[in-house]
Amino acid sequence: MIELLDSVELEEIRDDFPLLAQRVHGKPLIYFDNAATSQKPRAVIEAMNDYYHRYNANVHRGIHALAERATREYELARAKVARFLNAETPDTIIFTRGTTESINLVAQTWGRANLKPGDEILLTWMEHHSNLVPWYQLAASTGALIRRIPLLPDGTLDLSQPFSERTKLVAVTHASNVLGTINPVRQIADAAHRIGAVVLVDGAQAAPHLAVDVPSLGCDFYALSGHKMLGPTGSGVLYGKRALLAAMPPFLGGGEMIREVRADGFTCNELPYKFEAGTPAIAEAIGLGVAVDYLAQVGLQKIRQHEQELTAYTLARMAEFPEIVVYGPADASARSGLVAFTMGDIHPHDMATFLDADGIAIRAGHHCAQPLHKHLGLTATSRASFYLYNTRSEVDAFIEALRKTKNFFGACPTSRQLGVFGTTPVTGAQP
Ligand code: 7TS
Repeated sequence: MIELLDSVELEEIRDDFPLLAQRVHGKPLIYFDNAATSQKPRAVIEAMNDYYHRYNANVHRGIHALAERATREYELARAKVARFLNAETPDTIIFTRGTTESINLVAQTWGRANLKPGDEILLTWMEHHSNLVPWYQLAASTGALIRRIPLLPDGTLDLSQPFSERTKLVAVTHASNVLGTINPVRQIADAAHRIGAVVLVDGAQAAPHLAVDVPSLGCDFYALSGHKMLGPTGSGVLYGKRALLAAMPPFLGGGEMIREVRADGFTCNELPYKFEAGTPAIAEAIGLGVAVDYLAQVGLQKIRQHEQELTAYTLARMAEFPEIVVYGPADASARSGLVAFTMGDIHPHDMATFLDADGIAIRAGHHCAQPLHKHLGLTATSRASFYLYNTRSEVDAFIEALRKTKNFFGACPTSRQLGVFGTTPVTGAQP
């Protein structure tokens, strides 16, 4: 049965987010920049406040009541995240500062230990810089090569070509932050495992919006950012299969990640502490634990359904404009809750500035996916990205603001005549 958020639930959810109730430039705020970062419910803000008001102490070291409570809450947050992802055990959950740090951790530890000259790292054209640059750095230091899975005109991956025998690692986003494409991670993981490659999934744009079950996805590593899923900035997670994490060398060196330090060396602590050097972001981890509780309580199926409805509605309303090109799959069920677009030759920065004047927050630019934009023959797009607290009437206001912007600029189709709605104009560039 499809479950939808009803209007009462939606109102209650909105009431949980104090920031949403404000006016910007005299207009009610419409926050459509959730792919950059989400807003935080009161429960998350209060949990962090409570930590600093009542039990601020370091974790895993003090033998006093505050330290014990801080440690308990920190580890409880880890257990909540493990349950949220259906991970094997809490010790397969490493707290990081976010997706970027999680991916760098794998590149610098598993990558350096396992890749040699001529090995291939398989990426896609739709990766965020966070899932590109760490691999470029690793390739430069190990002699490994970068390859990419080609992109089909509809914004999905072309998985028809067999993976190369030399592929040792596949690093792919679960959901694209520009095209919205939800990638078939299970299929990719199965194909990768058949040739003995390891699979890292960038879950920054998926974990906030889809029910993620890491055993069913079949991936080896899964990276996410707490701040995109109602949690605080500076909170993030790397999930890894236990055997892989156990065999990996540590990332950063310092306190907490060691079992013993001698005059001539050290031995590593057990999982997950081996990868959590120094004092961690304690309040942030606790906040993330409350954020995943919040998401689980509303229900990821309902959130997904709500965002899919908003996306389908937005796509349908955008089709009223012949000048608009939407990038990525035409069908809302194949994409996450975001829509990147261009309107004729109006520059996305002008678009974002005009929408901001109406209190509407979107993002414009390359969204840290420059190779993708180049591949599409673009330098920038505008992007509206939704979350559980957004509404259809906000989409209506957004569409009216698009109309105003168009009327001001008198937008006309671009010289490339890309006015085909729902089609990704993959031009020229080859993988
Ligand atoms: N991967 C993807 C797919 C992302 O969308 C982002 C952030 C990251 C990784 C990096 O996450 P971080 O929390 O470590 O910074 N994406 C965006 C965006 O689309 N707009 O602002 C940030």
